[in-house]
Amino acid sequence: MPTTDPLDRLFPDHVATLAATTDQALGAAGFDAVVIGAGFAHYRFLDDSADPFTANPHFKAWAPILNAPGSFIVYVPGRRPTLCFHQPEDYWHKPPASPSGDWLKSFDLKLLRNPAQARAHVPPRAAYLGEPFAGSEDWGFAAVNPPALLSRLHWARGAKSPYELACLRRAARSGARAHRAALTAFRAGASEYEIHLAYLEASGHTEAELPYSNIIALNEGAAILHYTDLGREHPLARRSFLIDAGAQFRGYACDITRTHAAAASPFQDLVASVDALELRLCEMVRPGVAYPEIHFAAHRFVAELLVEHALVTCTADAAVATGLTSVFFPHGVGHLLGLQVHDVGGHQADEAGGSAPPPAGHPYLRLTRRLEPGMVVTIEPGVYFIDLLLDRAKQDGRGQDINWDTVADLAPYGGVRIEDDVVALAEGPENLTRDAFAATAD
Ligand SMILES: [Mn+2]
Repeated sequence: MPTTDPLDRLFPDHVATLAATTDQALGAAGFDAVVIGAGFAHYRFLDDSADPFTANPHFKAWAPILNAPGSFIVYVPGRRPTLCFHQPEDYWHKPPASPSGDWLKSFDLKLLRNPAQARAHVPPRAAYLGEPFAGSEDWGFAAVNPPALLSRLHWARGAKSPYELACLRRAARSGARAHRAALTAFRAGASEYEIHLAYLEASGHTEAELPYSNIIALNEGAAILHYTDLGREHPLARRSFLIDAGAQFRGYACDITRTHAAAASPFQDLVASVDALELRLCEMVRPGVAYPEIHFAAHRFVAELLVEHALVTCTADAAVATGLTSVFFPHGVGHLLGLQVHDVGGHQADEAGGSAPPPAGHPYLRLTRRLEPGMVVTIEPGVYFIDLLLDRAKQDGRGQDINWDTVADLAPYGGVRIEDDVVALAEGPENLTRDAFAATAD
């Protein structure tokens, strides 16, 4: 449970911003109030143990409470929000501690012994945002998760308040510290699983507190984009190490990927080139830039890299034109980041919710919006040796421009991804990840 912290000084302004956004959204959507549920515990099929609880991100946006299922925020424009905090009488489990800290001064606090007690606080003509629950039809909600309200709140969550940026900086530092510990473990010969344990310890997180499952891959495993096996074995040959792992602070995530070579090698040169390429892309994170432009730039830069490293025999222009770059770089260049690792609203055309789908040929691009001041995005180009995609390229003719000897030399290393979290600011990009690594250097 968070306690008093210097960044709580930023919290009243955060709540004021959120209230103003919510006032506008409620007005546009035709509601007089909103009730936001934290969510509920979920029990496994035929079992009496629950899955780890994940709070509704709209609830987390208001209050830094991650562990109190059955709680609600009630907000009526012009009034202080009410935090209905569920603290059951329970001798089997430890009930969540009563909230404390300066941030709490922004709320009226009501303690609930059971979630149904929140019903007495539901205002007239209120929309409910959150996980649907049995019996809610008797609570008098005007609507449950109305899209007109949700889309406006999702849109607004793209740009972060100063409080949110401060939380994201803290998360980045935890992540950077843990990435250092993971690299030390790799250098010492640890297995993927042991690297994972070193990461957890250094981050101070339990596995359930991680914002997403750690991707920790040795050698060929780095070619699997979402590899989460955590192998227990110690491979005799240790060529490469890719780690995509995050951390969180008050519910705000970092999302960091690094790739390391075990020794000087052409693969290490490739890692250095992807790192340099990634920094060029990070420089593009500025208000007014359409995010797909950064994705297209990534393909141009990857094409140049493929030529430079003799992975293709055609020109860089040809590698882009034929889609050859997508064989080696088959995912989007990044996404919005915040209360969710893949934050919502990336494909919205506007605040009313119209759709802005990814461009043709780039189905995995998760963000198509124009960057605004305070937006936080990841920049995560990669170059991989993925059998499935290489085989397809062989079959569809793109393979004729691939230098298969170089591919064979590098495939045992899996692939490279470098990922930073970057804030779009008028004065220039703020690279949360690089700053965090610099601040946590020994
Ligand atoms: Mn990411």
